[in-house]
Amino acid sequence: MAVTPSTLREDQIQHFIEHGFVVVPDCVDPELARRWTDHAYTRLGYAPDNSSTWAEEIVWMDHETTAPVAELSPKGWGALCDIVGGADRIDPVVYEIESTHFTTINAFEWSDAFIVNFRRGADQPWQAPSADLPGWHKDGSYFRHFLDSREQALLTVMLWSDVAPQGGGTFIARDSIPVVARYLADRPEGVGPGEFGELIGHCRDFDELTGATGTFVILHPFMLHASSNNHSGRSRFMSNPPMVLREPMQLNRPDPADFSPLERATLHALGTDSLAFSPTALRESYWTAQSS
Ligand SMILES: O=C(O)CCC(=O)C(=O)O
Repeated sequence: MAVTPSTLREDQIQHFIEHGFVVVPDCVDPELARRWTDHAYTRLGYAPDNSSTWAEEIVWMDHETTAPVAELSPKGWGALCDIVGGADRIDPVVYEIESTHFTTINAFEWSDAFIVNFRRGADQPWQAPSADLPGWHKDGSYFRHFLDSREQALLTVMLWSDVAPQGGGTFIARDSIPVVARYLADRPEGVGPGEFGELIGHCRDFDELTGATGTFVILHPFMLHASSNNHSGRSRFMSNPPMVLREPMQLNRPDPADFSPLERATLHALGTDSLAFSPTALRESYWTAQSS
């Protein structure tokens, strides 16, 4: 049974099901965000108030400090649990991984593994999000992707700094979820991690993720997205901790009350109430289970 939502309102859950994302404000203490982001400058050897020391335009950092999501952000944790159908559906195993900026994945923790967009593309004219820009992708370089995959069950974006328009906020293709869902439904043999970018050619509805420090955006894992240019003169700090499920999504549950909002959103994208999906190839994951 998917648990009764604890944190999100019914209209927020419905928005996730229909549009594939939900924005949850005030999910981290701004003072803690300031401490962690200040320390990130120290870790990088950059001076916060001297942009000439910012050697890289955009940096993917590994974590130094971690904390249980439930303690750091009870609201963020509650919202995550609401979308996946309860904490019991989240995988407690910690995985070691080499192919991303994370060295470990732990769905129960958040960290200071920031992606810092200092001034990406600031020397070029502003370009609004469109299919003509490079870099569109689906997250999850560490597994073979199936329609029901559990390894990157949500794309999440946590804003650790205020992000204004044209300030480096992640670009999203709002209408990409049905495109990716259909692509995966038609390929039960699975799809390699790098094969989604060209699907952006089917998308027309683009946006950028902006908001105040502490804004947490929970997105369907099929949302194509890309880094953007930052013309604001202010560093953009975000993190994108993956959500990992214990089991693959189940898209044909006998009792519809058992569907999670995530499963419902996937079915909505395919225009159906239920789908019997079985992979026809091995579920390959390129990570190592460390502990639980
Ligand atoms: O920099 C961003 O806004 C997005 C980064 C991203 O999509 C990624 O690292 O997968």
